[in-house]
Order: sequence, then structure tokens, then C-alpha cells
Amino acid sequence: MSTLEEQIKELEDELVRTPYNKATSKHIGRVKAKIARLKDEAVSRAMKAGGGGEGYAVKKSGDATAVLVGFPSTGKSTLLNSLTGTESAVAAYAFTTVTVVPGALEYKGARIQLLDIPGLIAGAAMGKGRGKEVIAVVRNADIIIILVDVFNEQHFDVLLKELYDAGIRINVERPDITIKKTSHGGVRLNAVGTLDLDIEEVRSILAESKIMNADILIRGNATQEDLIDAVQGNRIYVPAFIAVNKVDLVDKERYLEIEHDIAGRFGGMPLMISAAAGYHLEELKEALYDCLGFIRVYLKPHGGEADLEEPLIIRRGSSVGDICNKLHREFVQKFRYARIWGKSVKHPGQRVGLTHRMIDGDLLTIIVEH
Ligand SMILES: Nc1nc2c(ncn2[C@@H]2O[C@H](COP(=O)(O)OP(=O)(O)OP(=O)(O)O)[C@@H](O)[C@H]2O)c(=O)[nH]1
Ligand SMILES: [Mg+2]
Repeated sequence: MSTLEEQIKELEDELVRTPYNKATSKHIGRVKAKIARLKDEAVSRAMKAGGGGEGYAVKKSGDATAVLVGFPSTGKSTLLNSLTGTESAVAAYAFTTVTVVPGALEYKGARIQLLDIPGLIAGAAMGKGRGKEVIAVVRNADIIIILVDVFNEQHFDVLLKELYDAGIRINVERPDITIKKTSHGGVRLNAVGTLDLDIEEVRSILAESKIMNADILIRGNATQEDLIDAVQGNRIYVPAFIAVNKVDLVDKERYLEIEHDIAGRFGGMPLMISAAAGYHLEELKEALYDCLGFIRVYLKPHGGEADLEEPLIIRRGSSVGDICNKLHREFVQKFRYARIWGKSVKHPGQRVGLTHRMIDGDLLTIIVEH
């Protein structure tokens, strides 16, 4: 019996050999689904493997948690220290950081927890290096800063692959796919909008997970990978951006070359920084704040005036329930209703429930049982 890794390799080779067309799409879907299933199995085995993990339980704090992901010695700890005044050990050799070191960053009223972690290397998703611990922390973050240094821009492809293998999807929306298992009737597909997948591909992918009866609802377009992700069900969708560190060590020409190259491959401009020299760090904070999509909500006591001095900083898309959770752990249980003045409602003072989503600038009154 070959190992999981060998089986995955064989299937991946087969994929490379098989041209994609109408006749092969069904088979390709099945092979991709199988690879995803085996990889997930390898990842979850690696995550369960014993040993290590000491000091990795960092409690989330602040308004959002950002994590620094990069190869060893790219300057993650130096960056954490420059941004937050923390003292995470810095040294010119690999794996200086062996645990998670948190720091706190205040920017425009938002408190961002920044986590420095050990370097990530090829194979991390399957547990190589400190992969197990590192991936667990990354999966928990609200945003990822991918850090490469000017001498190793190719690391960037490896980092993206490791994140992908670990089920982390960056800068994409979760595909709108609902899978409802049924007891009979086969696989039925309901598509809202144009969908490039056909029913045979869908059946083939589901069959790989032994789902023979189900109602599938897909809103908008979706790829085979999207459907496989939905079937596997443990994917994480998180924003990320790239920073290139140590730009103090290259000349202007090389600087522009790297910037251009990464922008082309990532589809977005990287931030060109120097953690040690303090170059472009304000821009990095702004990028963090922007990418996290913070909004401000003002609390207005029942019958009183809103506190316009100290807004609550929350993530875009947060609901009244999210705010209740943040304010007090009993608020959700004792919640009766809320009133809102602002853009998220039609009438000033409109009554809303826990699932109502807030918009920047809203005033909010929460009514709880006493
Ligand atoms: N010239 C220059 N050197 C830097 C910069 N940032 C970090 N370094 C140096 O790079 C080396 C590695 O920095 P660390 O901050 O320890 O790197 P790390 O990514 O935390 O490394 P691990 O903990 O091993 O994963 C140290 O010698 C730093 O002084 C920078 O912006 N410019
Ligand atoms: Mg470090």
C-alpha cells in the first residue's frame, strides 16, 4: 500500500497528463475531488500527530487578529517589533521564533492583534517544520500578511501553495453552494445564474465523497474546485496581502523589478517595506486597516445621546449579534431588540434583531432584559 503522499502524487501526475475537455471533465472532477480528500486526510493526520504545540494557544484579542506568514529569516519578528514595540527574538539564522508571539497595534482607533509565528516551509500543510502549529494559528486569523524578502521572491509561490493545501483560501469570497443530503432521488442540481459545471461533473465530484443523493444549490458561477471545497466543508476564506521586506538591501532598479514581478503574479501590488529601517510601515498599517474592512458604530444609550467620541470598531458585515457578543457575554441571551439610526435602516430608530448587519456610521441602541 503506497503512502498518502505517493497516492496524491500519482493522481496529480494523472491530472497533468489528462487534457481538459467535455469528455474528460467528469473524470477530472473526480480525480481532483480524490486529491482534495487525500490531502485533507494527510493534513488532519499531521494536525493530530503528537508532540509540540507548547505555547501555541494564544487567545484572540483586540478588534481583529493578523498573522505574519513567511519563510524563516524573512523578518517577521523584526516587523512585529517595529510595528508593536514587542520584543520577539530576532537573529540571522532560521527558526529563531519557535512559538507564537503576540503584539498589539493601535491604528485609527482599531486594536489589531499581530501574531509572529515560526517560519513556514514547503510541506508545512502536511506538518513539516512547525507546520502543524503554524497552520493552526493561521487558520484562526482574520487576515494574513504574507512576508517574503527581496532575495527570495520565489518563496511566495510555495507559501500560497501551503496555505491552499491547508484549506486556506485567500482573497476570494466563499462560493455560494448549499449541499443538502437527501435519502433518495439522486443528485439534483439547482443553479441560479450561469453555471459552467454540468450535472455529470457535479455527480462525479459528489460520488467521490460517497454522496449519491443530495439537492445542490449553486448561486453564481462555480468551478470544480469550488464544489470540492464545499463538499470538504472545512475551508477558510480570509483576506491577505503581500509585503516584500528588506528593500533597504536592493537598488531602485531591482526594487521596481520585484514589485512588478509580484504584482503580476499575485494580481495586486505588494507593499515594499523595510522592517529594520522603518520604511513604508505606515502604509502597511493602512493596508491592514483597509483590508480588514473596519467600520465605526456609535452606541446610544436607551433614551440618551450617542457617544460620538468613542465608536465601536467592528468588521464590515458584522451583525447586531456580533456587537452584543463583543460588549458582554450575556447580551445575546438577554437581548430583546435593538434600534438603529443610520444607513443600514430605512427609518431612523428602526427596530432590528440580532442578525441585522450594520453599516459604517450607524447609531445603535441595544435593549436587553433586566
Ligand atoms: N537589512 C535588513 N535586515 C532585516 C530586515 N528585517 C529583518 N532583517 C534581518 O533579517 C534577519 C532575520 O530576521 P527575523 O526578524 O529574526 O526573521 P524571522 O522571519 O522572524 O525568522 P524566524 O523566526 O527564524 O522565522 C535578522 O538578522 C534581521 O536583523 C530589514 O528590513 N532589512
Ligand atoms: Mg522570528
